[in-house]
Amino acid sequence: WERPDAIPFRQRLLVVANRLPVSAVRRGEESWSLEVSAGGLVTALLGVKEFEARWIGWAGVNVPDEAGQRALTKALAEKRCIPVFLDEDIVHQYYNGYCNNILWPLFHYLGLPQEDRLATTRSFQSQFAAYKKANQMFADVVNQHYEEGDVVWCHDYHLMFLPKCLKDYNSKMKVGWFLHTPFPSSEIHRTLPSRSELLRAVLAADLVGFHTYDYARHFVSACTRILGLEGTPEGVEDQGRLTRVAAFPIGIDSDRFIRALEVPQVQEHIRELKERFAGRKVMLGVDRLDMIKGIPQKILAFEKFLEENSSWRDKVVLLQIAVPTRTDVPEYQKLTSQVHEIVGRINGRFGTLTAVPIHHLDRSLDFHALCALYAVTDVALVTSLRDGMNLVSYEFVACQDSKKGVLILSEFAGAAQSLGAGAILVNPWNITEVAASIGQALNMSAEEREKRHWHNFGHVTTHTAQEWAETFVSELNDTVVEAQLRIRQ
Ligand code: ADQ
Repeated sequence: WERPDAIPFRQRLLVVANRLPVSAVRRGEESWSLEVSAGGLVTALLGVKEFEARWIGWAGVNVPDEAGQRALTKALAEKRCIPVFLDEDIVHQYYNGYCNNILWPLFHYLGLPQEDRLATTRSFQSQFAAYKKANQMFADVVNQHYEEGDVVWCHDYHLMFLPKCLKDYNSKMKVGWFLHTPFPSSEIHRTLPSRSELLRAVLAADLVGFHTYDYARHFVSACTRILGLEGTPEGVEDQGRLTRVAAFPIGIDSDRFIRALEVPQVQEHIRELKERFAGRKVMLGVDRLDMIKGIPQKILAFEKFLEENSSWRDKVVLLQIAVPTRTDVPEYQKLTSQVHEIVGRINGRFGTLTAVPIHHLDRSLDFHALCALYAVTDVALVTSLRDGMNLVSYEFVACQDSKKGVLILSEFAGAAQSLGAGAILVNPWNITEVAASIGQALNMSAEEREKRHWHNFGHVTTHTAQEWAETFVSELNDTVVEAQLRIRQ
């Protein structure tokens, strides 16, 4: 017999991110179909059993009419999702403009293309105004649904202004903010015209989290150098109020990948792939087709390897799976053509009538197909020019139980700090070095591969997505309690 009051209390967690984890398609005036997209954040939070999570975000569609908004809100409620409705102009200025054209390249140390630079400089103020307005719209929705005791967890560079908007509503709200990208050196952040306002807005949160200790350190030094505040081992202090700043490296739901390898459909895929590439070593790249992922650099390094190692030419194949993103942006269209051009040239140069060295697919793969590919891979190549963490490297490691394949990993990905001892670390800009690492990986002894694999596998299976989410939220709860105690003293 269990008394009703013994039923465990589950704290409500309001997860606020730019996009909801569902895609909505309008079927009629008041009817919508929804498809849940199982990204890393969704699986991370599904695994957190102590909290009752609700999502707040943009549904990715423009819904100008009230009837449509009502119907979508109702449909989303069944998935524990709450929409923020943004009109086309705001999306253009806030999302395409300030978020993707300014913050994204800046945080990844990429300059804007020359022709865009002046245009962006001119439209900067209006885009920043739209950014603040959009963040305020998110805050309005959070505030409508907030209940005392809830934890509010804001995600990513789209919502840097949100902690301030929320605390303006209610200074007692427990607010955490986590950045999924790198936070750049303060020298880079200083170039942003809205540098101070953004930092102050983030500091309104109780807890600020990053993937690595380096990003946290960069953030603290931006606050000390730009705002003149005091950095402490716990975070940043402003007139007696502490904002706790710390590293919370994300992980994956490793069990989900390990279990998938037992699924008959995946085993069938694995058999087909092994047959298809029999007699050749398989190298793999899986990325969103984004400037930051260093895809051209990776392919050029592979070309150099083939150039210098003629005996490997018909014994190795590179499979590059690249999901197109932001396809309406000219820079991304240029990147796609550039990659196609390089792949075509190399296949023309080293291909034969029966085989080509590179298979490049511009598309997303379903979960099972992806797991099968990871499982048959001998060498995974991650050459990000900058990357907050990079979950592909974790997913590859989780699926390598039988192969014990080698991971070549960019030193500029956050994952280099956790998987560095097991991977071969490279500077992706140095294609001679990457080409040499491909040779090292392909020729590595079974003992060494095994040793490196176990190091990485141990990390990936212990530092999971669930552990990441639980640690962040419990740290946020503790931070708020400690702050209250400090005030009482
Ligand atoms: P992303 O830049 O999207 O994430 P990443 O961490 O590698 O980068 O995650 C990509 C996800 O998309 C992986 O789960 C991968 O399986 C999937 N994916 C990629 N290409 C795919 C394809 N062709 N088909 C199917 N699935 C594909 C941002 C930051 C990262 C940070 C994460 C999480 O840029 O640095 O690690 O958030 O915080």
